[in-house]
Amino acid sequence: LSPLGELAIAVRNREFIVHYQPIVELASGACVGAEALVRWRRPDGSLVRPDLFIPLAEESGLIMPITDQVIEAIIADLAALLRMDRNLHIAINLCAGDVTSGRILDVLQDRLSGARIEAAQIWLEATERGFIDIDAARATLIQARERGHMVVIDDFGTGYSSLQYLEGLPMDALKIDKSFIDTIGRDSATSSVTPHIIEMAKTLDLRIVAEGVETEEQAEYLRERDVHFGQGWLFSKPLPAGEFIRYYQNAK
Ligand code: G
Ligand code: G
Ligand code: MN
Ligand code: NA
Repeated sequence: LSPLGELAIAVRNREFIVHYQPIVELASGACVGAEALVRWRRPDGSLVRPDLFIPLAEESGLIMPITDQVIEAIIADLAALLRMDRNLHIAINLCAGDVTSGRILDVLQDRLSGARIEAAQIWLEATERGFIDIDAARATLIQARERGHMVVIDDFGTGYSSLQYLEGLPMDALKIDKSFIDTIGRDSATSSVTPHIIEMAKTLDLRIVAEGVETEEQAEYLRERDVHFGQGWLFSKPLPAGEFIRYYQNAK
């Protein structure tokens, strides 16, 4: 069986589950949400990381039913918690196809209203990498914000995210790529870029999420510069749903 054939069977058998990586408000240390990270759970129980199947899923179109399964998993795992705490949010990764087609917004509206979850509780992370049709992407992101979602530009600072490119995009937050956070406290060519990335986000009046925070020194640096949110191993690795719920309840 080809890799694509295997992936198609996995979609049919609903083998996709979600782990949740906590997102922390840096000033208070409170957990305010989590990023949903898909995993393929094979019948033998092993977990396949997304970087090994998302590219094939995207080019074949199987990403659409996978994204639907991610949304359904979030609801099955966390609807009760999300109804109990309206300040809790979950961030979902969208690929270029999701963003250009816009179909995902109707899926979300349908599933969220059925589960009595507010659109504001779901943040949408989009990478500028591979927005093929920028006008269609812009239209989807505008509509997403109208419906109450927060729009986050993921992997900020890498690839094509020039200021000119970002200027026309509707967005609420930037997620600074781990490669920039890694340089904090190190003497490297990119470490001088990191403060400018932060300043740029502030100039655009956007919220900032720092990704890949691993040390207290990095967290302190980000706090000093009023970066709002942090995510990374310093706080927690991605967790299975039950463990995330426990983490969240203990962190409160
Ligand atoms: O922790 P981790 O290995 O889960 O994440 C690897 C990559 O996979 C990240 O770049 C992340 O953006 C991507 N990813 C994780 N979950 C999803 C998902 O549900 N949909 C899409 N399109 N990408 C995802
Ligand atoms: O969507 P995105 O590409 O941003 O996905 C985040 C990826 O980064 C996931 O693979 C996640 O497991 C990983 N990650 C999150 N926090 C850390 C961290 O502190 N250190 C490292 N090395 N990886 C992290
Ligand atoms: Mn992401
Ligand atoms: Na990222």
